Formats: sequence, structure tokens, C-alpha cells
Amino acid sequence: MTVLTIATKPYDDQKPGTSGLRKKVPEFQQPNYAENFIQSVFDSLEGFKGKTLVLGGDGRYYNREVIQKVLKIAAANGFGKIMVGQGGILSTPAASHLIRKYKAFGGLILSASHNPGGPKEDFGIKYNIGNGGPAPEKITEAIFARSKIIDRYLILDEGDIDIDAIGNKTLGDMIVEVIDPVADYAEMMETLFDFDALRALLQSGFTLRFDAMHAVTGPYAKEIFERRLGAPDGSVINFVPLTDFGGHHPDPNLVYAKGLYDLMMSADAPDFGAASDGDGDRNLIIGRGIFVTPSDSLAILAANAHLVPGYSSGLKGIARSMPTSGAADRVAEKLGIGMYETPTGWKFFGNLLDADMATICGEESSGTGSNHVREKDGLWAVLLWLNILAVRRESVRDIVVGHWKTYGRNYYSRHDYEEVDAAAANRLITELREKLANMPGTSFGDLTVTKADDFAYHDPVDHSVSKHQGIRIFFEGGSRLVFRLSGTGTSGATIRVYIERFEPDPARHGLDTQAALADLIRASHEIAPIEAYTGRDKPSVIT
Ligand code: VG1
Ligand code: CO
Repeated sequence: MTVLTIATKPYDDQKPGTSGLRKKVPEFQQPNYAENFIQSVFDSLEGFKGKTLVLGGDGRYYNREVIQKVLKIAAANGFGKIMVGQGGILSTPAASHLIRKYKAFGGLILSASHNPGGPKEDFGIKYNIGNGGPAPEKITEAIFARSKIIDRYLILDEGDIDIDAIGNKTLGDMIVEVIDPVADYAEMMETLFDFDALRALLQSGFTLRFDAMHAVTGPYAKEIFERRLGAPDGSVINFVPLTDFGGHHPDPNLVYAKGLYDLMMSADAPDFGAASDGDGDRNLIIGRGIFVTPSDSLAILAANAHLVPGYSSGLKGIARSMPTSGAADRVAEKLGIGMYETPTGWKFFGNLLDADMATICGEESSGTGSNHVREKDGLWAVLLWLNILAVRRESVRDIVVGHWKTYGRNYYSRHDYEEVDAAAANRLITELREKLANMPGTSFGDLTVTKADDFAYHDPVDHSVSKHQGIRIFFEGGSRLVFRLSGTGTSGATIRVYIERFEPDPARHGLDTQAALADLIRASHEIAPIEAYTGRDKPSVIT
């Protein structure tokens, strides 16, 4: 066994974003680019000698190559064992589960999530810590600092390892265990949900369509929905993972999962439609004739979770990212449990889950999860919905409309301006920030600002502070606008505008969302004249 020490030069752009380092594949293919980042991760950690690392990715283009690099670099750095998903495949929640179940030191997840894949598209690497969750900012900052000065990496001088045959192999002194990516995850789902009730639901004539979007959830969904729960063949579509996701964005929203949406709005709609993203942590839920916003979904799942075995003793608390609508807050209030508002990105939920302060967490970007792992979990959300439906035996529409009646409706939408000029986007946010102090008391049409700030999070567990997490403008009556820049894009900048209005009156719960938010959308254009800064006169994606 020979450990090579390879001299390298640092890159200055390896700053992990909302969810790890994401770049275009050709950037990752620059000499030593991936190696530098992997070694920077290991150089930022202590005490992993002889310990286990979990490794897998969403199967996108360049996954296999980077898996081999990680194996050889990890062996050279002294890890004792790597558990790698067969073919290099692990969904993000499955990787989180494996880290926890096998008490691994941590894990590397190779994914750019919902971003497109292919030779010219996106790739990503993310480090997760021993609790199974994304590394907190303290670690991601250390990784970035290291990447800026790194001058060597260690790698084993060995050929590639076969990652397609299940079983143990050796790489130098390290064991490489190639595991079935689905089995442990499916087994855990059986402990959380009532699979008998789910089978009975599916046998009662209830119909389901799950779109895996040619991404990582295909094999998981086939196994769970069709094999274990008996949904008819064909219930899961686009289930073969492809390195380029069939040329699509594996992003389960109304734009990129339009086929599913159109089906669910048609006369032939099944009872329930769902989809997940590239790495399996997001979910899209659509009932026959009704799309459930992720913010509403979080609230409804929290309000009904006690009907399901894994949560029958109730919830400790609910956490949501700041831009997520306040629908879940009303549920927490009614249940008399804690409600926490965190910055965007799952890494901020970890402490709350570890401290047992929150049980269920969610984000407006189609992410929902619980304390079963430390990542958001697309299939988990789908199974939780199905289990609730199996108990209540009502339609998705009746459950959603009933929820609004009890709690009121938070009309909610997000407008994204993707790949705009980064300098212009930064100027917009900086100048908006400067105007905040003078905003309270000013009016935009009938809307009067009560408060305006730049969200800062004070973690109640480790007392760390994260500043500049999004600009918030509150209006009389509880409406709200939020502006922030995406931290997951790979070219230019993406401006996100989050728009929310609370409507208590059930007689006004049937409005079209964009119409119900029209005055706020107009106000957002006055407050942040995106067109003047970027030349874009309309959003590229509305969800
Ligand atoms: C986006 C979402 C955020 C999510 C993140 C990672 O981040 O808004 O809610 O946690 O993606 O999700 P940003 O910084 O682009 O707004 V995933 O499924 O891409 O790992
Ligand atoms: Co994802």
C-alpha cells in the first residue's frame, strides 16, 4: 500500500453554500479540484482515524469518478471503513440514516440535489456529521478556510474498487463495504408507518402516482410502494436513475413536474400524486385537483402526525425555515408546543432535533422531515401523507380545506429570478438592506409596513449567531415579503421573493393564489425593483 502526497494549489471558490459545495461538472473536473475539497474536509475534522465514513450520491454525471477519489483519499487519511451505496447510490435521507444507524463518524454525499445533471451541468459534495445531518456553519467555514491554503492531498496509489458488487473489499488498510442502498432505509420506514394500513388503503381502490424524475428515489419508491405496499406496477414512474435525469431538472415543483401536475388536475387523476428531487430529500404533494404548498403540507402533517405510529406520542415542537409560511405556527400554538424559526437550509434544524426541542421540520422549498434522520426526506413525507390518508379516509382536498377552516389559510408563493447577474443581485440586496430602517410606517397601496429587518438567527442550543439570512418586510394584518439570494445555484445569482398573506375567512379560501397575493406582489416590485437592477421583468419560476 502506497500513500502518495500530491502537491496542489488552492482554489479560492470552494465555499460551501446552503447545502454543500455545488459547481458545474467542468469546474469539478479542473486538476485536483475535487481532491482539494475532499482533503479540505478531512483536514477540518479530528479523530476519524479507524472510524467509518458513509459515502454515496444521487447518481448524477461524475458521481462514480468522485466516489473512487473519496475512497482512495479517505483510505490514505486513515479512515477504517467506508460504507458505500451499491453503484455509488444513496439518497440523502438514506445516507443520513446510515450514519446514525451504524454510528459512523460522518458521511460524504455527492449531489447537487434538484439542479440538472450531465457533463455540462451541476455536481456537488456535502459533508454530514455524526448525527447524520449537514455540517454546521462552524465546520463548513473551517473547510472553506482550509481550501484556500491547501497545498497537498493524500491518496492511495491503487486501482478503482468495484462498487457494483455488494460485500466487503479492502483498500489498503481500509474496508470498503458496498451495501444495498435501499434495505436499511425501507426497514426504518416500516418502523415509523403502519404498513398494514397502507396496504389496506392501496387495496381499497385508492390510486397513487409517484414520479421519481429519473433521480435517486426510483429504486426506493419501487421497493416501498410497489413491492412492500402492493401498489400496482406503474404507480412509480421515471424510476430508472439516469446520470442526466433524462435531461430535465429533477426539481419537484409545478414547473419541472408539470406532467404530474397536469395529470392530477385532469379527469383521470389518481387520488394522490407525489414526486421527489435529484437526491430524494424533497417532496411534492398533489391531491386530485389540488396542489398542497410545502408550507401547508408541513402544517397539515404536524397537525395529524399523532395518527401515525412513529409519532403517536405527539410532537415536541415544530421548526420551519424563516421564509416558510406561518401555517405551522398556528398548529404549534394549538398543540401548545414549541415553534422555531431558522435560516434556510437543513443544517440549522440539527441542534433542535438533537436537543429534542423539535420533532418535525420543514421548508417552503418542498422539504419536510423529522427526527428519524437529520435531513429532509421526500419519501418519508409521502408515506406520512399516505398513512394519514389511510387513517382519515378523506380526500387530500377535504383534509386541506378542513385544515384551512380550522386554522385559516396562509396564501403563499415564491417567485424566483434565476441566473441573474450576480453583481446586480448583490447590489439590490445591499441597497434594500440600507432602506430597512426607514421603512416602518410607509405604505405601498393599502399595505403599511410594521417592521422591516434582516433576519439573524440565534441558535437556542449552541448560541451561535447567523446573520444576513434574508430581508423581511412585515405589513399590518400579518402579510409578509421576504427577499434573499439562493445559496445553491452554480451560475450567476438567483433572487428569491417569498410572498405570504394570512386569510382567516373561510369564504375567501378558494381564491387563486397569485390573485390573492396581487397587492403584495405589486408592493414587492416597488420595494425591490428587480427589473431595474437585472433587466428581468418577470420571475423564471413561480411556485
Ligand atoms: C434551496 C432551498 C432551501 C433548501 C436548499 C437545499 O436553498 O431554498 O430551502 O434547504 O435549497 O435543498 P437556496 O439557498 O437555493 O434557497 V436541496 O434539496 O437542493 O439539498
Ligand atoms: Co435535494
